[in-house]
Amino acid sequence: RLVLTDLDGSLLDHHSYDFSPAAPSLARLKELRVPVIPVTSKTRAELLLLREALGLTATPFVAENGAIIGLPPSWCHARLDRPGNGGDGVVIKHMGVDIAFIRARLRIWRKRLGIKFTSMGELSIQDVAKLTGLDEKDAQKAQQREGSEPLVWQDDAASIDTFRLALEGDGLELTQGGRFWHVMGRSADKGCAVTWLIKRFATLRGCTPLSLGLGDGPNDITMLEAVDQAVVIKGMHKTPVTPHTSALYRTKAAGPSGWAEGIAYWWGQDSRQLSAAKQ
Ligand code: 2M8
Ligand code: MG
Repeated sequence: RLVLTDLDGSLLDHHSYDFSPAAPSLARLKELRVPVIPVTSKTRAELLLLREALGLTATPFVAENGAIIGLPPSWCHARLDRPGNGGDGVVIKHMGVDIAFIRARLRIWRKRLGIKFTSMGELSIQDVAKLTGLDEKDAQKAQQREGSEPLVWQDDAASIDTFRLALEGDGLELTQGGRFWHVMGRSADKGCAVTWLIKRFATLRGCTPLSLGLGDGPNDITMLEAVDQAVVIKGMHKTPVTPHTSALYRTKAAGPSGWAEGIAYWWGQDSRQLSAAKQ
């Protein structure tokens, strides 16, 4: 089995970034050796310490909305991966397009369409800290983008669709997180990354895992459509989060409490039930 999870607003509280209400549930999954894979908008730099704090250093991770995949040694393939390019034996896969290309196209479309937005690379560290509630050290890590750019949209809602069409012509995709809009390569969203990881699991282990995905935002929809069992965590999104899947549970609680509720809904409250969950 596999758990694939969004962080902000899902495993982590939207405001405080705390995960303690989900800690017992996380610990049980670890005991049962079920890999819990973060699938997040955060950068590789932000994930470095966070994965340690969450006890998730031995599992893969997906950063920047799907643009980056990190594989620990146990998930590497002898012939397909160049070992250790991410430090600690972690192999980094770049699934999308380079940040320099994204930023160049954003500047061009802003001028041509006459639209208003500010991209994360244009914000000061202090502004990022103020907008996100992160401290300045973490805000600086959030700015170290490799394959996706968050934007503060400062134009009317109707112009979003024109902007999306313009980006599509460049092979780019636009999605919405908790606070920002995010731009990344079209084959580099959360759903593509999750499908890729499930395939990798099957190649290495010789069987397809039962996959459970959890997320709270529009940027999680592609991931929730790529897993067997989906959980939409109660959030503050005005746009409804509606993945097309029949195996969907919506939590009553928000953030990490909703996370534990979602795991319990599909796989039972205690470890005995968890290990008996259908394979
Ligand atoms: C951004 O991502 C979240 C994801 O929902 C958002 O759009 O609100 C990213 O910049 C990420 O790197 C950062 O850690 C996060 C902080 O809230 O915001
Ligand atoms: Mg989220």
